[in-house]
Amino acid sequence: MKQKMGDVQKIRRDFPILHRKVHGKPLVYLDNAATTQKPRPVIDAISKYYEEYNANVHRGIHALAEEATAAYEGARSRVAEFIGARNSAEIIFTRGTTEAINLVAYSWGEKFLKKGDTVLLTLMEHHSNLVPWQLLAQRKGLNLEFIPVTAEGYLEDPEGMIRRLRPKLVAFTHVSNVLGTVNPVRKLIEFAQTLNPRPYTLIDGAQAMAHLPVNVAELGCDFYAFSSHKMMGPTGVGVLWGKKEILEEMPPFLAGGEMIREVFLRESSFKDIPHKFEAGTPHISGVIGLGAAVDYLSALGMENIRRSEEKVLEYAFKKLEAVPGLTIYGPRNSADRGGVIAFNVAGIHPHDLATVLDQDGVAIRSGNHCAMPLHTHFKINASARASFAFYNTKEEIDILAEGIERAKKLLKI
Ligand code: C6P
Repeated sequence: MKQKMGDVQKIRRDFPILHRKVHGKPLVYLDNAATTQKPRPVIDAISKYYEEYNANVHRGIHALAEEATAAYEGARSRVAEFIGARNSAEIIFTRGTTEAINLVAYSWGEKFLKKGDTVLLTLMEHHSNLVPWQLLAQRKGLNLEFIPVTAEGYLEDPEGMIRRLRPKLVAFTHVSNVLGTVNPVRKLIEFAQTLNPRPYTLIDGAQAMAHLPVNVAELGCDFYAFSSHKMMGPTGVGVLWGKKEILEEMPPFLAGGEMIREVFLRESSFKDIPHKFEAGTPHISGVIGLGAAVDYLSALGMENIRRSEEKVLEYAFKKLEAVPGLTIYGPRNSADRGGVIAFNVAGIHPHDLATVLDQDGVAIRSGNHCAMPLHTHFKINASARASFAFYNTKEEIDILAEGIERAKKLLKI
């Protein structure tokens, strides 16, 4: 399966769901930031596991158990390669980005952060990279500080904030799920590393992984979290990548079967990473599906995906900017943006707009996108959001723009 970008119609044939109709109209799926659709090889890999070698992993010595373990661990190696990790033991499978960030907060944060320490976040964080730190701050008496966001949707003076506040941890999103801003991760980490003591860094990569080439070794962060379902893989699986030497010092997060070495009645010892952090039966089919998703993305090439999405984004910008009364949030320069455009149309509630568009078969998201403080900062309650993947076309953007005009007429704006 070696697809070429540029041949979007051919790529679309890999995604069965893209050929269904919604309310009698062809589906125009523009809610990829919520979850992406799944290509045939991912669906097939999951079915194959259940049809041919369904068994638990790391436990049995029968043939099925060995095949399942090999597929599960094979996926771990391919994910490691995909993100430039030095060692596949640095890949911890979780339920998603949310659980990955909670793992760091509960394990690393409980052990290494002390009363009075500062955790520096940004105003553009998804609740997943905010609420776990709020709970930890309440438990431990930490200071939470926030890098502001400019009117154009960029981080405001992040280096100055890091220099002044001397945080123990800087945790921020690679790509904003509302503004689309691609934050200068490498530059900020390079700067953080000039300080003594240097802050630890955690990157929320939920909105980056299916859209940009990501290499954790080049970025230089300590932790990187992401979700399978936002990168063409199944739901219920995600990854925490962390530097080996840091993960090794961290206590377990969840406890139970398969993460232990020896168990006595009053104490236990634990396995090495990654197994120390994978208690209980994991989401085996999900991990295998994620492995297939990584193969699919690798075959397309992340550089190619980025280039082709930038073109669609630029086209979407032109079409949406031409709609009277429409305000777009976030950077205008598509080179600084992931595949997300959040906007409002004067006089129309985003939920009403999403409802009208749904009648046209167009799926967008409306609401605060789990980024309530960011919406408050921009003095809005909600926004409409169209989010793209490499299988979206310019024709679909035209249908979106026509749908917005139809909504304006229907709602008499
Ligand atoms: N954003 C959206 O529609 P989970 O739910 O754990 O897979 O991912 C959480 C998450 C963390 N960080 C960012 C930047 C995200 O965008 C998300 C998920 C979806 O924007 C669902 S709320």
